[in-house]
Amino acid sequence: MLTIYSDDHRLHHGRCELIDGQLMPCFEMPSRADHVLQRVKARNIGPVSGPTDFGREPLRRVHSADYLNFFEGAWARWAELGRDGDLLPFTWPARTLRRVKPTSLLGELGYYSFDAGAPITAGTWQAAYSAAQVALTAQAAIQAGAHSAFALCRPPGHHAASDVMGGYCYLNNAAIAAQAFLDHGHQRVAILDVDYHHGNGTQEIFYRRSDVFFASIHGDPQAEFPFFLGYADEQGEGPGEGCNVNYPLPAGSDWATWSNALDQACQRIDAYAPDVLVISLGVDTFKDDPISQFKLDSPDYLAMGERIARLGKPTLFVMEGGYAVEEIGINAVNVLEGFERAQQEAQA
Ligand code: Q9C
Ligand code: ZN
Repeated sequence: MLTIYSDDHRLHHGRCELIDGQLMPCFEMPSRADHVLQRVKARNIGPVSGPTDFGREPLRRVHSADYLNFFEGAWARWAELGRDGDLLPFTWPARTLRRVKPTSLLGELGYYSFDAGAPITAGTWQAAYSAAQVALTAQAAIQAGAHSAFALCRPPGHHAASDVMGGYCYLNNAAIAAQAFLDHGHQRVAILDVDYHHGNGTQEIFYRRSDVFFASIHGDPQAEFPFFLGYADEQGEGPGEGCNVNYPLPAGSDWATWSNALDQACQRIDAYAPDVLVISLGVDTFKDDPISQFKLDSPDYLAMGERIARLGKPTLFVMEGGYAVEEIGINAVNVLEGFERAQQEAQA
């Protein structure tokens, strides 16, 4: 399987995040991508290439122009104010406030975010831009005939909505790639989000559309980030009615519980009959993940890849979360190896 990767991810390294009332070093750190790349090479799963630059237009298909312009220019405005620490929001237009867009940098940042989990540093735009190009390049490989590809994106993307950042995410790499499939002649795309957290951004982007089916298996939002989306009764709206399905699971869920949800998600995807499949590949479902509560073990990721392969669709894997840094490479690449093994057996 081809892997697309860019060193530009290193340009994004946030300093700290607020977790359980404590300021902690960011869990979403550059070494995550290093471990995955290392494992891709150690297991020799296929070639690794850099991204092609497809420009801003494919980003615009998913994100609003005002959001992209704000994000791209935010650091320069922060630096102009004489600041050099991370740019972080701290006030949001919650229920009792107005959804106006203030003119000041911190006001605007509140408008364009939903939490303080997406710090903007000097290199964040470039890193996120390149991650989106990584996803688009892997998408193009499948468009050109590859059965599968792995977009080793960092920063991740699935919490980013059309004009809102948060949850370590800025540009929705998986959504951008899914939209690119449609823009290159595909009719129906399914996105399966296996990250521990609900893919609220991806859901929002496609919620009223029937050309993208979105399925997500995740920690129950009653108890888990992002709290305010990801419930089982969210099934899509208008033309998208029936094209969204959520499987919220309780803390402590192991492979038996999780794989049952996966089977159900796969049945729904099968019934939708997509041309292609995009996997939002988070491995923060791992038992030792420091911020998550599921109990998957490393061999389970091989089985996950096998089950996904049985859908029999061209499949783009897009890296999302996973914070047990030492094991993230093993677990992510296990999904890819399980997929390839089942795929080769099906062909033989
Ligand atoms: N106490 C992704 O996995 N904070 N984002 C959680 C837990 C935000 C995760 C705090 C988690 C965001 C891509
Ligand atoms: Zn996650």
